[in-house]
Amino acid sequence: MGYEALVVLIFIACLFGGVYWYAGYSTKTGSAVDENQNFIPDSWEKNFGWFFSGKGIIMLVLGIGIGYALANVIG
Ligand SMILES: [Ca+2]
Repeated sequence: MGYEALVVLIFIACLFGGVYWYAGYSTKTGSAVDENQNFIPDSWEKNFGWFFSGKGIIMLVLGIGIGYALANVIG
């Protein structure tokens, strides 16, 4: 893993973070339907429920990957 891996991982982390943020934003402002009130648009939950239920693991893995890539780039 080198510099490219670090850039890609940070990009993915920002992208996912943006999607998680937008899910909360769109449901709180009422622009997306969220009948079960878990701050995830119900239309996304149908197909991407795993993406939200796995949020902790996904961000943890990305964090570890970024840490590992960063250590490789610096070291
Ligand atoms: Ca919902």
